[in-house]
Amino acid sequence: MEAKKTDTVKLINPSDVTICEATAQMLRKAQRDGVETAFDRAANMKACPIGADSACCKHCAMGPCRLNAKDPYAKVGVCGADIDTIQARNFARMVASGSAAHTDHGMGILDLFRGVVNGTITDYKIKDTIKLENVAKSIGIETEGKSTTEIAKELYTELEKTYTQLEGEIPFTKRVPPKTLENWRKHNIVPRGAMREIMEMMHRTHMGVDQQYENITQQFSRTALSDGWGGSMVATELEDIMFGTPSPVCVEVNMGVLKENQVNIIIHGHEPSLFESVLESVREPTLIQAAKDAGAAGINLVGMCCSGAEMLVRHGIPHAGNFMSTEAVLVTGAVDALGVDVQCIKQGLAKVAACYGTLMFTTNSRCKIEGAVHIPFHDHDAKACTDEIVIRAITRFKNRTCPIEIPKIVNTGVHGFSHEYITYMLGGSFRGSYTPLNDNIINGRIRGVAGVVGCTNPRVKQDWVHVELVKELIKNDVLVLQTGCSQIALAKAGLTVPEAAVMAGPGLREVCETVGMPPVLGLGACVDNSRILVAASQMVKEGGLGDTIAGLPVAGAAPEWMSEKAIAIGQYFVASGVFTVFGATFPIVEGTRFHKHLFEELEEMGMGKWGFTADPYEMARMMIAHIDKKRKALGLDKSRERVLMDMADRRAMEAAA
Ligand code: SF4
Ligand code: MSK
Repeated sequence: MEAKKTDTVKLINPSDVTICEATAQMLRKAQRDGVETAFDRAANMKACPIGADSACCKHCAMGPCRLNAKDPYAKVGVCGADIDTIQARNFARMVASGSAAHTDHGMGILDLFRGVVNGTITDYKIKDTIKLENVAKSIGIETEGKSTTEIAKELYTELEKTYTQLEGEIPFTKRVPPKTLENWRKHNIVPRGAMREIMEMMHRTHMGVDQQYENITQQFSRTALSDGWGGSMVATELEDIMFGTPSPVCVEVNMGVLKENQVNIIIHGHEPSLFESVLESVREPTLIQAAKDAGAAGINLVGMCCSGAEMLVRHGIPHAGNFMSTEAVLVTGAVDALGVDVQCIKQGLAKVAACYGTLMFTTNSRCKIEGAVHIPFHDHDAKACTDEIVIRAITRFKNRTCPIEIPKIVNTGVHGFSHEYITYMLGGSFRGSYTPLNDNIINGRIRGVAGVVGCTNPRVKQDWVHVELVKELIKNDVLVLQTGCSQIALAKAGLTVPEAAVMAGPGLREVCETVGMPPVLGLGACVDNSRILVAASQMVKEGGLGDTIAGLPVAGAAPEWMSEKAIAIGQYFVASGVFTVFGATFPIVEGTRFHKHLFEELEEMGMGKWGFTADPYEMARMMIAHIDKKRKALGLDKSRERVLMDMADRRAMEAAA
């Protein structure tokens, strides 16, 4: 093995940077092997303090301009832009980039759907016709007496507007609670088409255009909503239609899912079309035979990051770890091929892969990486790419030279709680609805609902903030919904099994034990945060919890976020009405008018608001305080007091129900 010698100065202590034992074990091995990872680079590269405060601007060649975050109104940029304009523009561009990522992902899935519907793509098909009909009906398409193809064609035509429409409101606004939509109209933040919103956002943040932070906020709210209720939601819904709607499945997570005696293939990225095709390829009898001929016991397909999370919830494919474990997993030496598509793929992966002889393949024309071999993936001939990845992985297995060390850690979890399944799970097949969820919130057994989502980040102890926050929330009877890398952190910590109900407060525990569900429900990838929006709309529609999303006893968090997509997600939750707390860092200087606008004034405008703390216990306290504030406003504070104080009273309420 030819390992790259690290020239970093500060040596990390793996146990200080992660609570993931498998990752720590591999970081120790990487140190022995002289291999560098993002953890080392983060320790040796101090975050730029001016950039961290978002107090700099490089939007034109009169700058770059630096302001002083400690005295933010002391200076302005060369053009005269003040701290509020500069921060708002920087924030807006993060929203635009994050929204563009989800929207382009959704557009790729829409392209695939069009090919399937028109019959030009045959490797994929419509799998879930019930979901197809339900999605069509939800945006006003008449389905009675129409064939699957007819409905699919009409749905395609409608959903295309999500991206290309110049005027009007995107189709999924029909799912938004009327009072919430009314508030969006009042503030002129209803998205027209995602391409238009992103384009206008980039225009307005160009030098010398929009220089009023409230007006910039208006457009980045509209842009973010075009992601959450647009690009992301289209991706989720069409993926369910073509690949199947998730329902609970028991899965294995952590690096122990790698098998020394098998050909190990990891797929990492965000677009499940690649992963679905690799799944077909590894089931190909000729390729299985080829693996056996090479001396392998079989082919072991494993996911990482978000497309891994999608395959986990749809097919129960094992998952090796979240974003901050993607380099560490290669250190095992056991990965024969790493196939990637788009988003959250560190460039550093190529060097680590080279150190251990892992073959790394890029597949999407949007994402090429020096050192990785590019095998183009096309929807109309998907298996040409994915068969090739499998064939090359088998060759690498046959020629393995470096020693293998796989951490012997495997955790199990139950994942795959689509919003449709939550309906069924709580209401049963004949009376499936959100009534039982709302009832349990109203009677106080469930205090509220929290979405805990998002990335891991090497500037934060990996998984620790996610796990401590969620433990604190469920202990206080808050039901937790999860997506993305966060749900993998919780799965590794053993909280996504029904038995974890013992860690919940008495009310939530009772509900979990009655239904047989975990207190932490994994919903899918970061693009599937749209499932949480639909669930929130359903809760409003069901009745008893007010008439807006902003009125619900719910809160959101991204405790270890790192990507611009996370900022876009945070903003669409805030604009939809959800109090959203971020950890790690926040790119705005406290004490500025723009900070006040996001952290206080948006709520006064009928939306949600932002919050920030790096401390998980404080984060839980803030979220619970918000949930309690909403319960009080709904007149539900008394029912919860009874639940907490009087068990006999609770039984009486149950008998009456
Ligand atoms: Fe400086 Fe204004 Fe140019 Fe930004 S736009 S770099 S603040 S001169
Ligand atoms: S992959 S955006 S690190 S959740 Fe979606 Fe994970 Fe965050 Fe990427």
